[in-house]
Amino acid sequence: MKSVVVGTAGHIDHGKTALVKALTGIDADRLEEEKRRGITIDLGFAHLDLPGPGGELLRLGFVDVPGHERFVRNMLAGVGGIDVVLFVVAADESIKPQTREHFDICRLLSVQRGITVLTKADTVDAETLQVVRLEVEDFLRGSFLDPSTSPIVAVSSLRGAGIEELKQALVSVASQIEARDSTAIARLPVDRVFTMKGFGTVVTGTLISGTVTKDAELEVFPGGQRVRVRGVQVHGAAAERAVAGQRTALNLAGVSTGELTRGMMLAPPSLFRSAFSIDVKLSLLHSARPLKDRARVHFHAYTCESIATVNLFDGIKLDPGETAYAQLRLNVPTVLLPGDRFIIRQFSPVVTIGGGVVLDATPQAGKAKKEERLPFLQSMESGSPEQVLRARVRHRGKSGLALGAAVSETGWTREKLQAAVEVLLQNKEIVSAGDLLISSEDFQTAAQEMQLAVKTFHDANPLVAGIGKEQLRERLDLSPEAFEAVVDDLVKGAKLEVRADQVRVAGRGVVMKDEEAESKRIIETAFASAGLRVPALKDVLAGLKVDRARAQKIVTLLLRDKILVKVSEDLVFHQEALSGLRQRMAAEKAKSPRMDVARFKDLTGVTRKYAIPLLEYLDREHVTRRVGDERIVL
Ligand SMILES: Nc1nc2c(ncn2[C@@H]2O[C@H](COP(=O)(O)OP(=O)(O)O)[C@@H](O)[C@H]2O)c(=O)[nH]1
Ligand SMILES: [Mg+2]
Repeated sequence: MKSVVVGTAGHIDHGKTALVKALTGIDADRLEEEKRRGITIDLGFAHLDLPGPGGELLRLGFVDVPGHERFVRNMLAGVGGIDVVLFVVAADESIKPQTREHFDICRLLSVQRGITVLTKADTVDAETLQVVRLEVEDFLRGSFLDPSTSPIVAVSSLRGAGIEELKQALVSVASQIEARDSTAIARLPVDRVFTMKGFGTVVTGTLISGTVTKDAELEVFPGGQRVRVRGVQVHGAAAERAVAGQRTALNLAGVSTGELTRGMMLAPPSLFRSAFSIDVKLSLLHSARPLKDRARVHFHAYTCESIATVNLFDGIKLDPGETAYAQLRLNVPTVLLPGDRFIIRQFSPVVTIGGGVVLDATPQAGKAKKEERLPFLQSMESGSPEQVLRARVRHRGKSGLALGAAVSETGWTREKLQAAVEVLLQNKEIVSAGDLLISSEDFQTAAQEMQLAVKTFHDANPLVAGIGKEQLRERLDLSPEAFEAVVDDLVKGAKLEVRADQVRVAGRGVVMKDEEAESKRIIETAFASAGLRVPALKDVLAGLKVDRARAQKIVTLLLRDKILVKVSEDLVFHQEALSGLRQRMAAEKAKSPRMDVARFKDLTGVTRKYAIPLLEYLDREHVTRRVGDERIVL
């Protein structure tokens, strides 16, 4: 079963609503006011199942739009998700202003296919009908509704003439339509919100991609609320799921109608971020006035609308009929994806002046430099999935692109993303680091920078074994995953070594000059031979040939390598003396676990000045535990 959404378009009073009724039996003018005034104000909906050419069922969902110029914004909210347009021209009036405007909108939104319907055929004679047909054919030539490829059907909705022919044309066009991807990530632009007795909050919309099942959890954008799908309806009947291309109603738990409005988007949770800036390719209609850089316009995409500022990448204005890359800054954040279409309307008076395609809906701040941006946008516009992914990875530089970010930037499923990743990995164009993808080029650059940084550090700090990992990472401005991947790579390549969270050039120890090495030996020996009756550190250092600063560095080195151990602010011991002490304590425990200061002094031969800090050290090391004035040897 294939689901296709059919939208009407055309000037007011040209018979759109009557046509939908003739096809489906449903009056899409559902509002009281619409029925009273006999005009369509907001979107109306209807549906029809028809047998397809191979006997399979075609489900046609209809979106009937208002033709009045005052309600074009409502028309725009409905036309965003349609696959096929019924382009309506009344035989007694021919082409009128909203005929043109709606046609421009369908063209700018890249509606795939359509059927031109000459309505009210019963109100004119055959000759007039022929004249109008020729006029309309002229108007359509060269467009997506070119008469050589798209049918033109004359009907009388009131009398039924031509309706069967139109249904056949619909079946034929609908079966040629490429079905929307039901395996892609679900997105439902909300077009109606209401409360239903006994159900609660209900939203409707045209499901533009993916599948929504009963009990699914969804996120509301841009609000961020989490909702649960309590029930699904498709074409007015309860269903287990709705798939792309279906008119869909969802009964939602976890949200009130007050929190929802037309223009919001429902999608699976935590995948997307709504953005205020989007990079686009923008076309201006021939009928428009030149559009100045920084001009304000009305922006429409699917059901959402916002004021937007147009920032042209190139030049100070866009001329009628021209196309250019631009960044749009929106007042209302939206979730859009590359490939989504939009319309812009003049700020005042409000008329449709252009539209285009979204190329990047997550432009990064500070990346607006034209030289970098333009080639990137060109890849976004016409690249294969691999080219798009490569450009996106390259764009992130040495920080890399996380897989999750790749999904939210492209809207691709994990499978589609993974396929492109495999190709790029095989071609060695990218490197994968945990959850990150980094271009091979940037990875190499980062590796070179890292080697240089470590070497520079060694040169500046000959007495330190290596640079701390975190310090190195910050110096290189790498994300933790990218940093680890680069370090691993250099360690594997025997370029770097990592010891105790320090990174150093492979094979490089601390480089000491002769007198430094001698000083180190002197310090070590002084403490090793002193046992527990250690000399004052400053006295040892005073006797060295090296200056104070360097002597201090040597001590730091000995402390770091745990050859010397600091027991209190001014007492330093050799580690051998301390491990000897631990052994003696263990032996004493066998005699009696109780140890007071006097017994400790007898045992070690040290004065009270040393005994107290040593005992406190043993407490800290959990060799002893203080109980009152005594210690228990543990
Ligand atoms: N004679 C005749 N009248 C029609 C036909 N289709 C629509 N109408 C009338 O034209 C008027 C406007 O039709 P409607 O469907 O509301 O136009 P919309 O504004 O395009 O939706 C109504 O009075 C309809 O009854 C038709 O095929 N023949
Ligand atoms: Mg109508």
